[in-house]
Amino acid sequence: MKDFRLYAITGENFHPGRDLIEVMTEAIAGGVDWIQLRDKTSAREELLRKAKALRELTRKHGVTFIVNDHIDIALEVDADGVHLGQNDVPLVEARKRVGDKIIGISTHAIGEAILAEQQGADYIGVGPVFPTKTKADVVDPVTVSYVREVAETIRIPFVAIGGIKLHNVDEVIRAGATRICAVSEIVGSADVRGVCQAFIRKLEQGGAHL
Ligand code: 3NM
Repeated sequence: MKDFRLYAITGENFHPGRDLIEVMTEAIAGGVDWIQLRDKTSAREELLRKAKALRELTRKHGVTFIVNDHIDIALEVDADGVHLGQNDVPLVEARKRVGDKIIGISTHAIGEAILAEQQGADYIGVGPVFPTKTKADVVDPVTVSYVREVAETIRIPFVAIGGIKLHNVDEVIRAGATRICAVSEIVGSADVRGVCQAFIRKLEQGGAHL
């Protein structure tokens, strides 16, 4: 697994007039090193079309490509891995299906983080750090204290997520995060490349080097 600092999730609320591939091309130019297709509304055929297009783009640029929820689509397009929530397919089951592909698990409490590590997750999501409108069924913010707890307890890579913006990311980095994930701050921006570059600068200032 290639390590990362900045992980972009596709979201659906792009800046007016922008499309998925245009936005993600700019994000890669700005320094994003992992991309996740997360789309809760498209029908399977549309999802597959997006997954194929993102697989082509990410492969061209050496960017890791993860598919949220849909193990079958991840396998069909040969994505690098899948990301699963607490209520999706159990990790042990997912491992049987994806073999040595990357499996990421969303966690919202230290018990979930420890269990994911024990069961062989390759990385975990840690959030939502701050309030977010992007995830509908999200739990209350876990705050930076959960980021700190994970940084002190968990050995597999973790990525902080949820309401992370340029104006609050320093706080997350100070709590011990060396990888961050943002949706609305990246895809909703008129300057996707500039936002990504600014996130990378802040991560580097915090000591996150690959
Ligand atoms: N997962 P934004 S929070 C997709 O806590 C997702 O597991 C979360 O979007 C979690 O950067 C979240 O726009 C939404 O707040 C992140």
